[in-house]
Amino acid sequence: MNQEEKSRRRMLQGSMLAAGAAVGGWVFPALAQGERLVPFTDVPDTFQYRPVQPNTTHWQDTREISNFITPNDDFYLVQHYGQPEVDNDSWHLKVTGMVDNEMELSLADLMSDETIEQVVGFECGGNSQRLFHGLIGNAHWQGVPLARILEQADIQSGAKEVVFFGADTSTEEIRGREVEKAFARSLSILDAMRPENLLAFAMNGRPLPHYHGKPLRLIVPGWYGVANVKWLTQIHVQNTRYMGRFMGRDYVTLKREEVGGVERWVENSVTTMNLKSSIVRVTENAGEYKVMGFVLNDGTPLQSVEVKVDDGSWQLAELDSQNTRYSWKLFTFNWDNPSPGEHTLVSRVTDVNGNVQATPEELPEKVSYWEDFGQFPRTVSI
Ligand SMILES: Nc1nc2c(c(=O)[nH]1)N[C@H]1C(S)=C(S)[C@@H](COP(=O)(O)O)O[C@H]1N2
Ligand SMILES: [Mo]
Repeated sequence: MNQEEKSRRRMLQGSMLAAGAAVGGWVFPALAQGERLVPFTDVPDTFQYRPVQPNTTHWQDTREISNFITPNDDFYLVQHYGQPEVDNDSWHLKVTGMVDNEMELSLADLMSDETIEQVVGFECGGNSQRLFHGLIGNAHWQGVPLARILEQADIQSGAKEVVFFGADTSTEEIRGREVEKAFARSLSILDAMRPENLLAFAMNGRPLPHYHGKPLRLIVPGWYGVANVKWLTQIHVQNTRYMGRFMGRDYVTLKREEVGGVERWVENSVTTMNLKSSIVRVTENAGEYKVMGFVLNDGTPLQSVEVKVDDGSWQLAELDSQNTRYSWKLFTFNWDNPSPGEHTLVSRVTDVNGNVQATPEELPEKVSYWEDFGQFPRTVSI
């Protein structure tokens, strides 16, 4: 093992301890002593979460979310072209296109420089009530700032976009022709240069797991999961818009909007996360009822989260002290003396700019299922 390898191992071990201490261990008991899950009556008996398996989608059973950090094996999985095998030792990241210094970096090159760490939570742009929002997770990421790599490459004037290519490819039929395409997403230069963007090689203190995009993935805090390209192999700077499937055709929301006073159907690529909250868990302990949920958004600080029981008034929930700007934001609400029987619970979040999570009926008419962020009523039986 050379010096670089050694210092890298030390660093990983160090951050593993730090992250482990912060979250209090890796395996979480689903319930505290004496605590019981109050059953939701809106979850069908047939509902199952899908465990981690090769080349499959995995979603969490959100009723089990009892801790701030999602363990690596619980964190949801989505990959459209399967999970490619990547050899960390021969792997390289290419930086190409409209830059003065094209680069080819090994993992050791990337890890030898100063790293940053951040808790970032995100969900798939296709997450919804159907899966009780299980395509979600919140983890501690470690890596190098994307902006530093782009500065080293030195972007030329006239460049417009940075494209991120994964190692995973598939055959796509486009206009009757079969072509081999890699998973890719792009960011404008302005979005790419945000100081919080991360090229992550560690997740919760462990080397980035295979399924989550080893050895390196992009993390764009505040954006839907689709932006966080896994198995990253190439960063390309260009002066045109990247129009691949996951920018131009898929993960495209179609909704009714006013465009300068004219009503139109408008498409947008799925980018920053909409302001959203949902209740995921209700517990009872010695007659005390606790309602728990999460908030995701683009990182705008929150004003409040409120919970409404049946036709009652909105009541303030308490935000978890561990919440950070780009983490998911957990909240709890102490539900005093619920009466026996069926109840409807719903949450809504408000940010400091006064944006309030609306009901689905209040939101603009939408055709595609992407970006589902209206209020989500849940029903429980006491
Ligand atoms: N290379 C690659 N990166 C990818 C994808 C993919 O199919 N290939 N899927 C994206 C989508 S749609 C989501 S929601 C997130 C999921 O990240 P996770 O599986 O680590 O939770 O990865 C994104 N990054
Ligand atoms: Mo996704």
